[in-house]
Amino acid sequence: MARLPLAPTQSDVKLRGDYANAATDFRVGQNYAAYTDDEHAIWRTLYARQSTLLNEHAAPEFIAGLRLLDVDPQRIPVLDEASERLKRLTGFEVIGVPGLIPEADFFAHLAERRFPVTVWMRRRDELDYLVEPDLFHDFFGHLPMLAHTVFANFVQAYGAVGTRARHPAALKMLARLYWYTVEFGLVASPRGLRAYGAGILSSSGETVYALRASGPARIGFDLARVLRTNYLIDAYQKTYFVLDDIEQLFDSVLAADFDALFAQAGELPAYEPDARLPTDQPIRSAAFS
Ligand code: HBI
Ligand code: FE
Repeated sequence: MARLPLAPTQSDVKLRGDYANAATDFRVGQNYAAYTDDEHAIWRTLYARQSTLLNEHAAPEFIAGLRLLDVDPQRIPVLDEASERLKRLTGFEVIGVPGLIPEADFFAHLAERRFPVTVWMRRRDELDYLVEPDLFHDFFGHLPMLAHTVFANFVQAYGAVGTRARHPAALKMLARLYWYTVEFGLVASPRGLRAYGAGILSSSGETVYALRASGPARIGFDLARVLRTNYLIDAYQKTYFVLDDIEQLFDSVLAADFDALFAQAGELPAYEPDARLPTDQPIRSAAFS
C-alpha cells in the first residue's frame, strides 16, 4: 500500500483517488471498463471545447503533439495505448496514478521518463474548475508537449534536478519552475503569443484569459525571477512567463547551476504573484499586438 502524499504544498488538499490500491511507486491500473458513459461524455465535452481554442491559443508544438498522439475525441483514452505511442515519439512512458503523488516520487518518475496520469475523470459539475488534477488535465494538458523531444528532455532534466533537491526552499523553487512553465507557460511562437502550459490548455477560461485579458502581466522568462515568484493555486495567474521558444526552457535549465541558485535565492525574499519589477520585460498580449 502506498503512503499518502503529504508534501507541504499539498497537505491542505483532500485527495479523491484510491491510494490504498496503488503500488509503492504510486502506480495504479486504469480499469478502463469501469468508466461510465457519462465520464466518456465529459471527456468528449472537454475535448471539443478545448480543441476549438487550440488553433488560435496553443503553441504549434502542442497542436503537433496532440495530432501525433492520435487521441480519440469521443472516448477516454487508453493509457497503455498512449504510452506506446509516446514511447515511440520521445521515449516517455505514461503510467496511471491515483492523483497527486509526493514530490519525491513524482520527480523520480519524470527523471526515468515516466509521466504520471491521474486515472479518474472530474464530475460534470467540475467542467470549469477542480482542485486536483484529473485525467483530462493530465492527459490532454500534459501529453501533447511530451511528444516534443526538447520539452520531454526538459521534463526529464527537471525530474533529475528534483531528485537531488533536499532543502524545502529548493523544493519550493522547483515547484515554482514547474508551475510557471509546464503548467502555465506561454511562448512567443512564430504565430504570435501562445500557451504551452497544461494548466492553461486544459481550462477554457484560462486559455482565453492567459492570452487575451488585460489584467495579468506577461513577462519574458527569467529563471532566477521564476524561482522566486509565488503562485496562486485557486485563481487565474497574475503573472505569466513567456519563452522565446521551447529550446530556451531546456537551455536555461541545463545551463543553470541549481545548487548556486538554490543557495542564492534561498536568502532572498520571494516575489508575490502580482509583483512587478523594473527588470521585467513585458510581452504584449495577443489582444494588443
Ligand atoms: N503528482 N500526479 C502528480 N502530478 C503533479 O503534477 C504533481 C504531483 N506531485 C507533486 C507535484 N506535482 C508538484 O509538487 C510539482 O511541483 C513537482
Ligand atoms: Fe498538471
